[in-house]
Amino acid sequence: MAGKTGLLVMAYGTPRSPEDIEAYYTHILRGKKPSLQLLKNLKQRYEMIGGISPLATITEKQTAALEKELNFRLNGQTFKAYIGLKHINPFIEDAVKKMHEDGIEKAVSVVLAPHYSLFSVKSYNDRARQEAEKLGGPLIYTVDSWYREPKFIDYWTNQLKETFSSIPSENLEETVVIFSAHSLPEKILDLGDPYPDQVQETADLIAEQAQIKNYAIGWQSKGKTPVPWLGPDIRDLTRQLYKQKGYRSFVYCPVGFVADHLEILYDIDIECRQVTEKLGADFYRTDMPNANPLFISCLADAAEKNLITGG
Ligand code: FEC
Repeated sequence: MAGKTGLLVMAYGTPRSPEDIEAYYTHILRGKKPSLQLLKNLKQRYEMIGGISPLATITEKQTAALEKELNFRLNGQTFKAYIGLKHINPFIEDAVKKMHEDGIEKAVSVVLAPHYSLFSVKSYNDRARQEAEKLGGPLIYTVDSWYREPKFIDYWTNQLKETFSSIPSENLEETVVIFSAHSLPEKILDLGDPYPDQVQETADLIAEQAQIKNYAIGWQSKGKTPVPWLGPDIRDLTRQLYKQKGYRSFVYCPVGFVADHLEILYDIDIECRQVTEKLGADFYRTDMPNANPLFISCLADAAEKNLITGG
């Protein structure tokens, strides 16, 4: 396979069957088994979204579409895609090893998460680089963040415009958009992690382009540990905006994620909807990027630029 360029697509990963949940959760907890209570709770959440998450299939579709797009765009270079997952097989290391075995000498990698954090993108990229160094190749050009890609902003702008077109005009003044991303331990603030600022910038860029006046940023899906996590949590924020600002329609726009998965289908579609129902407010959520062509084109832009500038 010499001569081909590797395309390493890294993503969070999800259990492919209920039997995989315990090992997956143990990996997320860095090898420590979850308590029976935590495990039961996670299994219940997967059951509530249909047994397993659609994430595995979506990651495959996104990867295939990105490989196709790059092969179409870059005449003279042939890309071969490899999926490397953070918490389940094929792990990031497995994918790098496969590239090495296939004789791939140069690769570009993209993490399917738009914002850089020491806790997320850095750890994906470090794992890929370390494995490649251990094996003596391939050379990997990593993309650190791509949240400012114009097509990423366009994607969410289009989604918001579409969602707003379904809101009765008399309700628009009392409508607010909640932009959200995964919460992380508050200690990232002391470490100078750019993550919260990047999420803020994403929200500002989208709001400006979509001409959204009323918006706020919330954090979701925080871990089940007692350390302080970035807040406000999106459910508390919803109640607060309802009571203090009088908003009556809530549009959830999870810009920190790129697919339909547990954090969207449960944490927003079930939990946030329950909060709005209890308040008597209206619930809306923008569609996720999944394998939308504009989104795939955004990822291809990021990968292409990175190959040109040399990572
Ligand atoms: O199966 C699915 O559909 C859900 C996949 C899934 C995605 C995802 C994205 C992110 N996480 C991030 C950080 C953390 C931190 C902890 C944590 C815990 C979990 C648990 C599950 C889980 N995460 Fe996840 N996350 C997904 C799934 N995540 C399941 C364990 C149960 C729970 O807490 O709900 C806390 C670990 C700890 O306690 O020490 C931190 C970040 C992202 C977005 C960036 C990325 O995709 O890498 C950050 C998808």
